[in-house]
Amino acid sequence: MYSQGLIGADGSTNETEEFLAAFQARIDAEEKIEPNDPMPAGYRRTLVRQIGQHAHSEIVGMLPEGNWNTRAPSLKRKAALLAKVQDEGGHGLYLYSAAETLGVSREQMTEELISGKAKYSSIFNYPTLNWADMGAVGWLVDGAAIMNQIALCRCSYGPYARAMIRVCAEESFHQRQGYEIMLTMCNGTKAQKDMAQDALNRLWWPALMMFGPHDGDSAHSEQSMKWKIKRFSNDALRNKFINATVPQAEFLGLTIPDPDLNWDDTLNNGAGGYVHGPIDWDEFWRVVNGDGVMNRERLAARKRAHDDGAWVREAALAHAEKRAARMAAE
Ligand code: FAQ
Repeated sequence: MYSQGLIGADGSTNETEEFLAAFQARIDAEEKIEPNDPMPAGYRRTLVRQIGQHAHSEIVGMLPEGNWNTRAPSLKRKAALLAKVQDEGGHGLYLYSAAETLGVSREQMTEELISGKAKYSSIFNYPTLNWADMGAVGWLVDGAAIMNQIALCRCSYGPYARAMIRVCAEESFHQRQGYEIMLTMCNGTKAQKDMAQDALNRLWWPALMMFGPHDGDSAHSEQSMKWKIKRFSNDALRNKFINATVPQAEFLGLTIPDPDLNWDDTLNNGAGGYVHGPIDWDEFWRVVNGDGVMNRERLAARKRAHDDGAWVREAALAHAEKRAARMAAE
């Protein structure tokens, strides 16, 4: 059994029906899959892809808010924003570590990010233009991330699920600090409230796009749900997010920029739910494929940071080699 789940040089696998059925039975029994367990090559590949993209999103996701650290309006705001941005960096590191348990190296993943080969969340290719955007990012982007990640705490792959528990606790603080910025601005001057509305207008649709394409167009959802990597479909999570967020906007006195948004009593077994207007999928795919407003700048910033850090990696390697040589000589 342990020799299965391997991929040959030609991309073929040696997985038998019995192996796949035994693996699915473990998943159906809600057992956690751990790094040294046998697993189908497709399961491993899906996790490396998703966890890698997720890690890159956290790292690139530091940029839109990091941009405002030097311009926060008070010491208290600066301390909270700085802590939040550092948390996102930490999430990236947990996630790279979780992906490494599947046999891919962090260097390899970083290389794929800065060469433009690996994807990261579309949301981080939008600019953050004013201070209200710091509120809207925390409220909407972290809010959407939590909605997605709470479900990932029950992902079938142990290291990913465990990393998500701590990440979700931290994202919840981020969401609250963002909402509190929105609340302060909405209770401020008319100009401040207008800034808050403007931030919501620009970030609402990109936040809905974070959940990925509609279920019928989602290439990976069906298999990922069968393997219990994903517990809910893209549309199900997007709808949950809308249902939770619309009352929060109402409390702020802000208007969701969707004239077609409608309450439907018949949804969710009679509990009701919102139906949203059409999402601009052309814009989504353009951004995912590298042609959003900020794609080039985000990748250039990551590459610059990687190049600037080369001397640290070289020094750490030289130190490790010297230490190993000394220990070998003793
Ligand atoms: N952006 O078949 P599906 C955060 C790609 S963390 C870019 O539906 P899947 C924290 C998808 O990868 C935010 N690409 O794919 C924070 C696939 O491409 P591929 C990130 C997207 O994987 C807050 C193709 O489209 N969170 O925000 C997007 O089943 C504030 C087909 O799509 C995660 O990564 C998109 N929005 O479902 C940080 C959570 N949507 O690989 C800083 C984990 C789809 O075939 C500041 N990931 N694509 O070339 C997931 O749950 C899933 O991967 C989905 C996509 C739901 C994102």
